[in-house]
Amino acid sequence: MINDGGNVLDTTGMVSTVDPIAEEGRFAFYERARSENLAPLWRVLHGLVTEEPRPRCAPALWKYDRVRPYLMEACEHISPAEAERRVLVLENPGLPGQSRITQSLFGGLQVILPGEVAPTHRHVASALRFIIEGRDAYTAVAGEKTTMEPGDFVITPSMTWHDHGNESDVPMVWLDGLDMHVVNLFAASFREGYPHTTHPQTRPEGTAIAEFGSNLLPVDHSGKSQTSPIFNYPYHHTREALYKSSRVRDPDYWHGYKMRYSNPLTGDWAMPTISTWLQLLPAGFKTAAYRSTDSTAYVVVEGYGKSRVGNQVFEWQPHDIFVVPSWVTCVHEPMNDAVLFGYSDRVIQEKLDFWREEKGHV
Ligand code: GTQ
Ligand code: FE2
Repeated sequence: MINDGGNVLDTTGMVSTVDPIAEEGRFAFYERARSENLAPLWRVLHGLVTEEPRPRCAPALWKYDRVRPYLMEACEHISPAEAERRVLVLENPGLPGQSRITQSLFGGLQVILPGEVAPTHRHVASALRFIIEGRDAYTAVAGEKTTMEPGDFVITPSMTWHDHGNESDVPMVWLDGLDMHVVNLFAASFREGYPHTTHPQTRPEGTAIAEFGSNLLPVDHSGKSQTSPIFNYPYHHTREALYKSSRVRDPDYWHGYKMRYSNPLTGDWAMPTISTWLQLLPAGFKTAAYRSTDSTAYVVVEGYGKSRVGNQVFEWQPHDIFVVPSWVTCVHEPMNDAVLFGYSDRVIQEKLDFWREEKGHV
């Protein structure tokens, strides 16, 4: 307990109602209580139940032209066979050493060179891939391959076997977003390696998108899996949706043209633990101030511009990645037509009735 110029702060640095002088007479009691694994709530209460979000993750920006040389150097140091996954983790500077891009989610850049294979495994944690550079690499999920191109959004559902390979003649890099920190919050993680490098193909490429991605469903399909059965949302398709929409209506003041990836079985977000969307910010448009409780990681897909995140300004270009923490006000200002991909834990917060947003004046 410290006395900070008239404000009494508790051991978590929050304003406290507790009298610091009287506290001294209680320390012997606290010591005895501690031996029974008991502790006084009144010393920590306002740090546990804060007046508003106090994100530990910080606003952050990774410039891709600074990151890429490290990815290529990683390829000289280690193979995917040895690493299992050759990934450089995007470590939020407010959460060093924790493998977190935001407080709840993982972000990393995975690189796979021509001819390489990242071996088959499965785990409870779900993954998204957002393709940054390269072409004609594949990921196989539960026996079906999909070829990945820049801008594609690919899902690896919980506990599905998956491997990745690059059959092109150029390196491929994608962003991995995973929910393992959420899984680990509940101590619910399992993982398993497959006895062979690759998993047998049981369906031809394109099956999932044909059966579920054409506004059709197999007529008696009844299961409502919480993860979308479409596991690749190709960019040529999603980009067209944004641009065509932009020709028929005005942009939303706070979001521009922002569309969420959805699960066609439920209409909900595409993944049960990670919200994902694609956002077109037209040239000359500036978003109105906005904040929400889902700390968000953005990937710049197209365009140049800047975003004010709290009191920092991030200048960005294609492939850059930046983070807007919970309840920090953000304004995006593109220089030309820009497309951003975003992911956050909003879908979880909505289910739990935590999620809040605040739209600034327009
Ligand atoms: O590609 O399977 O960045 O399992 C972290 C964990 C990627 C993957 C990561 C994973 C993967
Ligand atoms: Fe994995």
